Amino acid sequence: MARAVVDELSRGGVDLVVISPGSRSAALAIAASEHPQLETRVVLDERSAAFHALGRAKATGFPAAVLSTSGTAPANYFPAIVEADMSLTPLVVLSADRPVELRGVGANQTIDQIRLFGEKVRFFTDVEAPGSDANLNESWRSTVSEAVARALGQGDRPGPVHLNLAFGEPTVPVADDGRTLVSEYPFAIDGRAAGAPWIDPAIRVPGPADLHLVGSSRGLIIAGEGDYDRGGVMKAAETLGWPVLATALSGMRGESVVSAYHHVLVDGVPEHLIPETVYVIGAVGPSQRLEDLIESAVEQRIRVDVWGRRIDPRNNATAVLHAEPVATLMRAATSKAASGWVDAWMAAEMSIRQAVNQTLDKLAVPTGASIVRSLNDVSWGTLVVASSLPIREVDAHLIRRGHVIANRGASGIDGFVSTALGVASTTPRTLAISGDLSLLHDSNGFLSEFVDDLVMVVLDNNGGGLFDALPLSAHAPSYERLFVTPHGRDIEQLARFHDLGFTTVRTPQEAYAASTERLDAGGRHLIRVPIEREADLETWESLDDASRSAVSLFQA
Ligand SMILES: Cc1ncc(C[n+]2csc(CCOP(=O)(O)OP(=O)(O)O)c2C)c(N)n1
Repeated sequence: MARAVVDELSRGGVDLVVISPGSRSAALAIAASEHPQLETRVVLDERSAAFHALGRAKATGFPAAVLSTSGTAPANYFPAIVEADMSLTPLVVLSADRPVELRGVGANQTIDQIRLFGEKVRFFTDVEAPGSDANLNESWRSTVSEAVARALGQGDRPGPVHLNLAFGEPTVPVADDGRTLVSEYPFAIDGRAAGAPWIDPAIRVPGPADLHLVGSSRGLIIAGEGDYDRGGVMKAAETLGWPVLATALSGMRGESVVSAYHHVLVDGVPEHLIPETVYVIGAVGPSQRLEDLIESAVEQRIRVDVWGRRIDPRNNATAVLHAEPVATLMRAATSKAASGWVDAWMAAEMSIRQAVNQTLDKLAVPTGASIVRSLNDVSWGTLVVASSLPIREVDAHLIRRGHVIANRGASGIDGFVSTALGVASTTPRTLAISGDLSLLHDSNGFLSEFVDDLVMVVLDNNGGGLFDALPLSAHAPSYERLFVTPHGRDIEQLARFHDLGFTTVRTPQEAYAASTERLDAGGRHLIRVPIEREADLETWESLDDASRSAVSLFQA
C-alpha cells in the first residue's frame, strides 16, 4: 500500500515528501525515500515540516506532501494547513494511524485522527490497513489520485487535503518481525501506463464574467497576489488607459506600475487621483491606505479572483467576481481613458518615490525601510517575506521585479524559517527577510536535513515592533511585556547552534554587501540588523512628512 500510495502521489505531480520520524509511518517513509522520482527531506518538528512543504508548494505551484506518525504529530500540521487553506496552496497531508480495532481503546499514541483538520481541508479519507486477501490497488491509487487532484483545485479551490492511512504490525517491510505473521502482498500494484495518474485531473478554471464598466474614464487596476496572467494585466491596462497599482506580492513591481501608493495616499486620496472604478485582482494586503483608495472609488469597486475568494475586507465591493480576471476586463473594455489619467498617477509615483528616497538617504541609523530599500539592488531569485513589519516595509519600498512569497493567507508569524527553507529547496538565490520574533518562533525549522542556500536578513528590534504602529502602544497597560515581548536573546548564539553563517550589519550598504556575498557563497546564513524601534517610528513619521510635502506640490 505504501508503495502504491507514494507512486500515485508522484504521478499526480507531488515532487517532495517532507518526513518526520515515527514508527507507524515507517512503510510510507521508506517507500517515499526509495521512490526514484520523489525527493524526500527529513524535518524533525512536524509544525516546521508542514511549513517546509508549504514553502516548496508556494514556490513551485506543484503539490508537496508531509508525512507523520500518529498522535499529536499530525496535529502539529494545523497552522500550515490553515495557511494552505487561505492561500490556496496544494498541500498533501499524510498521517499514519492504527488499524480500526486499535482506535478508541487506549492503544499507545492513538488519537482520533478522523477529520482532524475539520473543514480546512478540501478532501479527507481514511484508508484502512492493508491485508493480503483483497486486491486494493485500484482503490488506493484512485483515492490518492483524487486527493492530489483536489489539492490542485478539482471541484473547489486548490488547498490542503488529508489522507489518514492505517497500518498494522509490522510497520517495517518484513514478512515476519516476530510479533505478527503476514504474507507478502500477492497482487500487482502497477499504476497506469506511461506514468500517467490514475484519474486524469480535470481542473476547471472559470472563464470571463460579464461585467459592465460604468466609470471607464478614471479606472485603476490593483494587482495583488493570486493566479492570473501578469502580462495580460499590463495589456488590459494599456487598452483601457488605466494605471496598474502593483502590490509587492503581485510580483509586478519593476514594470511601469505604481508602487508608491502607500506614500501617495498619506493623507487620503489626492483629489485629482480619485478613481471612478477600481478593479482589484486577488488579495491586495497589507496596506490600509490601499483599502482607503478602493473605498474612494465613486462608481464601482470590483473584486475579482479566479478561485472565487471573497476578498472584500471593508464590505464595500459592488461586484465580487469568480472569474478569469484579464479576459473579464478585456471584454468589458469599450473605451479608453484620456492619457492625462495615467500620467497623473505616474507623475505622483515618480515625485513621491524621489521624496521617499531622499528621506531614506538622510537616515543616520538603520531602519526597516532603509534596509529593505537596499535589498532592491541585491540579485536575489525569490524574496520570502515574514509577516508583521517586513511585509509592510517590502510593500512600501520594493521596486524591483521578482517572485515574492509571504504567508499572507492567515498572516501568521509562525513557520517562517521553514517556509523560506521550502522555497530555497527549489529556488536559487533565495533571500528572506524576517523580524526577530518570526525567526525565533520557528527556529526549529533549521532542524532539517539539507543545507539549502538561504540568506535571511533579520530585522532585530528585540520584539514585535508592529505594535508600535497600533493604538495599543499608547493605550494598553503593560504594553512592553504583553505585546512587544522583548526577549533579549542573542541571535548569534542561535546561528552557532544551528551552524549557520552569521554577521551583524549596521547600514543599508553593509546589508547589501553581506546579502550579495552570502548568496554568492551558498549555504544558510543569518544577517542580523540591530534596529531601534524608536528609529523605525521616526522614519515612518519623516516618510509621511516628506510624502505630504510632495503631494502638496503636485496638487498645487
Ligand atoms: C502565529 C502568530 N502569533 C501571533 C501573531 C500576532 N503578531 C503579529 S505581529 C507580531 C510581532 C512580530 O514580531 P517580529 O517578527 O519580530 O516582527 P516586527 O513586528 O518587529 O516587525 C505578533 C506576535 C501572529 N500574527 N501570528
